[in-house]
Amino acid sequence: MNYEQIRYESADGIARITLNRPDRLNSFTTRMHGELRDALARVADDALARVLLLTGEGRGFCAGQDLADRAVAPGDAPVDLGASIESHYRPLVLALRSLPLPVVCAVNGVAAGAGANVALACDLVVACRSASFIQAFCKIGLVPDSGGTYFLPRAVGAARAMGLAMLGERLPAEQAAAWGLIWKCVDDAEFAATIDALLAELAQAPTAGLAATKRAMHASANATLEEQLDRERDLQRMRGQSDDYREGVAAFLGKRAPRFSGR
Ligand code: T3D
Repeated sequence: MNYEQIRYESADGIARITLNRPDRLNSFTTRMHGELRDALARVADDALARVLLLTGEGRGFCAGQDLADRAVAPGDAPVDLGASIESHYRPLVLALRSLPLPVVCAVNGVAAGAGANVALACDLVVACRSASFIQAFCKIGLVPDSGGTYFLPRAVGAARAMGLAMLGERLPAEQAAAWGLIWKCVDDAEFAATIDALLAELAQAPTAGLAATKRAMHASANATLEEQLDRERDLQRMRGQSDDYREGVAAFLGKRAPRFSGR
């Protein structure tokens, strides 16, 4: 597929997807969704990919749905936004969550509407200090989608989630990190180097072990302690038979750096 609204690269174990409509703050179009689906399928099929980066080009990360694509005005016939969620946003969030490798979201600027929640669907969210998160849906009469009503209360608690969703205020990256909504906020001057170092580290990590960790963490949201203990036992049983476990233990005992294969 020929990409016009994203960029996709994969090298040295690092796959990178960059949303690329900077003049529209990388807002989602039907075309962009199609390209994202295609690129995420390539990552899933790429046996050499050990980490995925999702970021945006220009001064914004993503301003959610391109509202120019909607072009609805009072009195116009209603549009079926449920169909858009079903065909585009739901599969996008589930694809990011189910990839068997860590997904880093580098939030390089404002993340609004579905843009904010797609970022929250990633595993490690790092934002530059000038970035912000806006649950913009309430400003146009919509509800938070793309997992917003799932991620927000779990990450920041019901009171803050409700405030963010009902007021649509800009949440600065620093506050988002302080509230535990994201992993880290870093100074703009250090942002690129921080992301590069994180990607380099994850590209050498025991990938299948991280994928199992991701599965267990996601499952915990709706599980009992007993179910999680069972899940941890089963995953640990599998990991105990892996190349990377053997390598990790041998490296520790040999007082050397491990060389993980990702398996
Ligand atoms: O429809 C469905 O399929 C259902 C699913 C919906 C999911 C959603 O995401 S709904 C929420 C949609 N998003 C928004 O409501 C956010 C709209 N944007 C904003 O509120 C602001 O742009 C921001 C707060 C994000 C950033 O503000 P600011 O002042 O930094 O930038 P700006 O000047 O507003 O935007 C720069 C340009 O991008 C501007 O175009 P111009 O004037 O330079 O020609 C602006 O119109 C354009 N832009 C920004 N966001 C969108 C957009 N164009 C289309 N759609 C956008 N979402």
